[in-house]
Amino acid sequence: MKITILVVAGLVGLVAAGTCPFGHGKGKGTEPKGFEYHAPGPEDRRSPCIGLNNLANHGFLPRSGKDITIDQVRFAVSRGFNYEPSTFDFAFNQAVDFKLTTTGNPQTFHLDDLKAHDEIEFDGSLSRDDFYFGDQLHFSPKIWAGVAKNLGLDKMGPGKMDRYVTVETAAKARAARVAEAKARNPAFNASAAEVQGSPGTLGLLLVTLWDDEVGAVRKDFIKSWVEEERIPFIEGFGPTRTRNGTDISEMFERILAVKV
Ligand code: HEM
Ligand SMILES: *[C@@H]1O[C@H](CO)[C@@H](O)[C@H](O)[C@H]1NC(C)=O
Ligand SMILES: CC(=O)N[C@H]1CO[C@H](CO)[C@@H](O)[C@@H]1O
Repeated sequence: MKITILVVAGLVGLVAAGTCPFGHGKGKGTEPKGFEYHAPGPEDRRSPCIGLNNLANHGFLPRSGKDITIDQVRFAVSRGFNYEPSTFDFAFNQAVDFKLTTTGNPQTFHLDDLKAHDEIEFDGSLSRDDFYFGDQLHFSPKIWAGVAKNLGLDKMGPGKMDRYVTVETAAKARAARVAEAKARNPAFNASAAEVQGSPGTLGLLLVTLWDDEVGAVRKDFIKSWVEEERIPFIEGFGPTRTRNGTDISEMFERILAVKV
């Protein structure tokens, strides 16, 4: 059993490598110049990780998804999402330590190398099916439909908060997905990865797309980010505050504190 995660990037408390101004265009409707969204081509590699796929689809990471380096991840998370550059060093190093690479260079990986089951990848993902059912790599419309329904993504009522997902709603949707996976998948791995994994990745989603003023995440942002793997610049995404591992670990705690 491997204690993985992403997540714990926050708990590790890595010191930031420096500041990085959020360099994309101002205002609603603007994709940063040179970092426009393009869907991946047939030769491009993508991962079970929504975050890295978004960054590759905008060219913050190489659009090929090949031979990813730690410096490229640092650049991508700071320029694309406004994280302190070192925030995901821990996650990158985990991919290195677990020897997931097929590039021939132990210090790089291809995005699809991350699909190795029960390494970083785990069962009960938000938008991917379980390894047991044959495809833990690609977006699964069926799996996501269940999560999206519980997030209320298509319920856009007249109230302001009808356009947002709260931590409470998100935590419950995550727990329901794990319960569904446990019930359906005879090989569901009830390891630390499954238990801690999805609160962690859900935390990454929430922190990345978080609206500081409202204290929740816009539904249209989530749809773009998960369903198209497109950063919702056009919808107005553009955090003004640089986030880091502390934001991630605080969100992780908030998710775990929700009674599900
Ligand atoms: C080098 C850095 C990273 C590595 C090695 C990595 C690796 C992974 C892996 C292997 C998964 C699959 C877990 C599963 O089975 O659900 C995953 C999922 C995920 N990652 Fe990453 N990741 C990295 C960076 C990021 C970043 C920068 C973000 C966002 C800011 C992010 C957000 C997510 C989310 C939301 C999921 C959940 C996908 C789902 O449940 O369908 N990750 N990541
Ligand atoms: C994140 O930034 C805050 C505010 O600048 C700081 O107090 C905290 O120590 C930082 N955390 C990490 C893990 O670098
Ligand atoms: C740790 C553990 O139980 N791993 C198992 C997870 O499930 C797959 C099949 O879905 C097994 O091959 C692993 O051994």
